[in-house]
Amino acid sequence: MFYDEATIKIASGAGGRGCVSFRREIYVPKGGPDGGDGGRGGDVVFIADDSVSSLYDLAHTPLLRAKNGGIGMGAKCTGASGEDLVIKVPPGTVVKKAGTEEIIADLTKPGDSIVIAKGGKGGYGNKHFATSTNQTPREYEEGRPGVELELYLELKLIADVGLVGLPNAGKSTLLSRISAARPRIAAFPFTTKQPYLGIAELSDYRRLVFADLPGLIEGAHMGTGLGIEFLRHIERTRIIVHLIDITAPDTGDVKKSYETIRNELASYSAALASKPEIVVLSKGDLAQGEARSDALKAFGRSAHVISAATGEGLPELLELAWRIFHENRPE
Ligand SMILES: Nc1nc2c(ncn2[C@@H]2O[C@H](COP(=O)(O)OP(=O)(O)OP(=O)(O)O)[C@@H](O)[C@H]2O)c(=O)[nH]1
Ligand SMILES: [Mg+2]
Repeated sequence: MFYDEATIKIASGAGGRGCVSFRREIYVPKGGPDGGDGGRGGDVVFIADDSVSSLYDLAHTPLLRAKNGGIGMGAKCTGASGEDLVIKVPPGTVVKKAGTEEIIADLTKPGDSIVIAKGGKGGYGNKHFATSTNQTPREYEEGRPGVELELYLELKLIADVGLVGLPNAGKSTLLSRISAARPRIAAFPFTTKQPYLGIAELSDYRRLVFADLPGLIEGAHMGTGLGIEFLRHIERTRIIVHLIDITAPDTGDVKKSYETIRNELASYSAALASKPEIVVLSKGDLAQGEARSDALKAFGRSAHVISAATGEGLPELLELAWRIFHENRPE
């Protein structure tokens, strides 16, 4: 199951208690204090890892705790450090304090990591408390408590290009033609229920990461169909490829299909609606000759025609995406 949200509680480990002990050795009549310090509590660390693709597991683990530090021991021995708890999250995970908009971390690249909660320090053993007037201190410290936090995790996938369109427009078919991704494809709406990433390889080792999203329909921003929730996954893409079925079976008209999706994108966010967009008429094999020129005329502006069935227009689409992607480098 794919989850792109999770609310979890985490807790770092408490420090261990310091020790009260005195040196006892043969021929050393009055040994001084030698109680060691408690060990530190384990940290809670988040790391972005490619082997994780969803927040599903975390969403089902309500509390995650790092280990406490060990208590101090005699002979000035420090207690064992509590083991850190390392939590793997998918690249693209944004960590917020639950109930706030405060972003604690944004782990975009595999290997990005952050200590979310530091373990508590161990308490001092009695060896620290000897003074000139008190050579046999019985004082010690408790370890410091760990930190407890409630976190809201949100996954916003990292891709270069986002595929949007009505259901059945052919988004998943296109992704499967240009990459090794194998999303489900079928002749009914809402076949795709979660986002998919696929890497398109161009010549000379150039690559673009495409995100295929569930289809949008009119009213998606009000929750109709699968809603617009999934659009969070193209918030970070630099460009959008907007697919319209050239036969426009649902709306009767490619222009209407186009506007339906544009309205939904704008309802989600102005930033998303202002991303550079490549308009693609898909299933070109179903509209040759006159049918095609009629569709283009009805649309009234330029569009790139492809067919995932025959391969028509695909290399050109990738080159176009590459060019627009690079022309729109962030500052
Ligand atoms: N003739 C033809 N059919 C196509 C082409 N591309 C996709 N189709 C068909 O259109 C239907 C829908 O394709 P999908 O790729 O599942 O469409 P989608 O946009 O991912 O749909 P959702 O996931 O429901 O949003 C399938 O039956 C495909 O076989 C094409 O280039 N030519
Ligand atoms: Mg699909």
